[in-house]
Amino acid sequence: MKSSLPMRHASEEPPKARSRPLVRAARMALYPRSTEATRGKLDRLVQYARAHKKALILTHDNPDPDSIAAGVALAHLLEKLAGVEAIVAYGGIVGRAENRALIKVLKLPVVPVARVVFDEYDLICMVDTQPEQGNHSLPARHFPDVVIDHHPERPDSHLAPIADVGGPIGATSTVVAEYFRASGLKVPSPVATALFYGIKADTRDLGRQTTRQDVDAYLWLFPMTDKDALGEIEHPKLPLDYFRLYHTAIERAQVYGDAVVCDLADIYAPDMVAEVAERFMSLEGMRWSLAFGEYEDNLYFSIRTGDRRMNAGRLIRDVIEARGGSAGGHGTMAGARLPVKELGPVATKRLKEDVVKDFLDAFGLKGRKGKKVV
Ligand SMILES: [Mn+2]
Repeated sequence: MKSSLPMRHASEEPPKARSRPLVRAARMALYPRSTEATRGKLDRLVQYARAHKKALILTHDNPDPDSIAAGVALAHLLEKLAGVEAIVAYGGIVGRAENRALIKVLKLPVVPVARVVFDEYDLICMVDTQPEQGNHSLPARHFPDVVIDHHPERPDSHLAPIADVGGPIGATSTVVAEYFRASGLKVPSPVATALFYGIKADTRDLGRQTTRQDVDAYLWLFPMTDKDALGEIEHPKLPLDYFRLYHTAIERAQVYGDAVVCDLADIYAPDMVAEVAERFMSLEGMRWSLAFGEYEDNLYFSIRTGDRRMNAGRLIRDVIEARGGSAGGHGTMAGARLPVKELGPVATKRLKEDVVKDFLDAFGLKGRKGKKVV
């Protein structure tokens, strides 16, 4: 196949052996990635995209930094390499202050999906999620042309003409950063900063679910990042609601053996459950952390485990999908959404109790009594 790409940048280092992951050595061997393989994937993406005019790139709902960064970076690649006009859209809201700062400080061009007329686009891409994942706002009558996601592969994803899914990589931003690196294009500073922060956030500073590729991409991007912008993103001003929510969280959290469970009741943004679950994981002696709360007729769940032998993604799917919700995630972190629009307050309360019971059973803590944190 004729290469559609410019020559690799002369100063770029030759490809290194990329076989030693930081964790999960056995699985890593199943997913060899090399610069040549990445160039091949990028070539196919660009060839395919060239036959199109307007691209819509969809993140997952209530997008996190990884999803936003991967979307914005992919838009840039499609515009520069394939001459396709591209926009990035998300369903839900951007709630966490860091994620809002990411968009604002770097002036990232992302729009709410409500402003999108799907039929105006002839190339639909999905990043950091997959069609079957259920946590995105692509109407059922559409199917994406391009799917790029580091979460475990779902069977339908390969119905997309271009799919780069699955694998142990810690962030979708790493995958797109590798495309950038293979393209030889200059990475604009806001895009480099976003990708860097996307990797940093998803891998929790390279300390979780991190592969050699994530470390390489992180180090490659770092010199190109805007350090002042990074500071503003990582340490944003927080709304009063944030402190109110933490007050509620500490008051309502219950410890069951080595699990902490926090029912936040009403939350001001869906992505706050992830933040609280993550925070309680820091509590001494905890192996599991579960946080959930209600936002606009849905219960949102977030789960973390410190035990690498566990699969939080599978566990949350077992508990939530059986009840008609959607769930996704991987080894140590996962999230889910369960609609409760039809339920009254009594039924919702019972549902929450049943779900907590199922989780405690799955954690091996059946029948444990909870103890309040304060
Ligand atoms: Mn991700």
